[in-house]
Amino acid sequence: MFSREAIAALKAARSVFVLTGAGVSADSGVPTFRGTGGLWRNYQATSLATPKAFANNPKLVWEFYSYRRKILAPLKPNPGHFAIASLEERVSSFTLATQNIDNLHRIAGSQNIIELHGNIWEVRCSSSTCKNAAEPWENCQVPLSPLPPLCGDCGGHLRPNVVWFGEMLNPAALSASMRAIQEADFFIVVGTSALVQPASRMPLMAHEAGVFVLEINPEPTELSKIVKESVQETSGAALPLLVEEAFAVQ
Ligand code: BJW
Repeated sequence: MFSREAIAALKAARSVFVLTGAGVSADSGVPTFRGTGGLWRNYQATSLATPKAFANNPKLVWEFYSYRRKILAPLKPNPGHFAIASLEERVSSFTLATQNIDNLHRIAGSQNIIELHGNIWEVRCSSSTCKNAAEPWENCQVPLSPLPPLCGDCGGHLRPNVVWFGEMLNPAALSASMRAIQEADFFIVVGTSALVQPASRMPLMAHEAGVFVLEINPEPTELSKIVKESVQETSGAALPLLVEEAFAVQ
């Protein structure tokens, strides 16, 4: 499945960077966004995942994320998540940047995680002037009315701590990713259509800097013809094999 060159490069790597997208959680039963059965095929992204949508109809957007949490709650990490966690234990420097908001990498045991698009299991105040930090979603489950619940300090609507279209990513998350990419000598991009910026630029930056970029995705993407190696396979099947072949882990 993988070339000898890829396995040798991963074995020799001192610093590995992994970028994941919705496809990594697909094997756990989490719907992707753009593929068959994808969320954005059934819901209008612009009417749900933008600051404007929340300003226009905060209750609808809150309910959409409540529905998503209900889908996610019983789901478990899959072999792809576990292989990424296992890879982290085997290389001296490792960074995982995920576009996923589902927390499954953390549950699988990954440690050095950058959540580029936030975490659905956290909420924060939507007011730009409120100083309250994000807090666990469980803390605001009590009031069923009003929806969305209100911030205890400023009275603003609470919102999921995720990044919507047109919003800036957390600058600390972005700069930590950039630093890690500059250090990396092996880059794995897995389970993402690579259509959403700025995450989609990360593998290209690494490729342009001469880093070995390995893509894993059952479907071809914009990256497939550019990067050093593209393997058309699911992450749940390919990632455990990759770690096994590079580090002889069963
Ligand atoms: C498998 C598999 C298996 C299946 N194994 N693989 C015009 C107007 C406004 C903004 C823009 C604009 N033009 C550009 C922009 C910027 C915008 C953007 O990039 N838009 C593009 C769509 C054009 N980006 C932003 O707005 C970002 N902010 C930003 O850039 O700030 C600066 C700026 C601001 C304003 C204007 C311009 C610049 C923020 C992006 C935030 C994205 N948020 C979401 C929602 C999060 C919350 C939620 O979940 O509701 O994040 S959108 C959605 O897409 C989600 C994902 O993280 C993200 C990426 O999707 P991903 O992970 O790639 O999933 P899919 O479904 O696309 O692909 C799945 C892949 O898996 C497929 O390839 C399958 O083949 C594969 N697969 N099974 C492995 N078993």
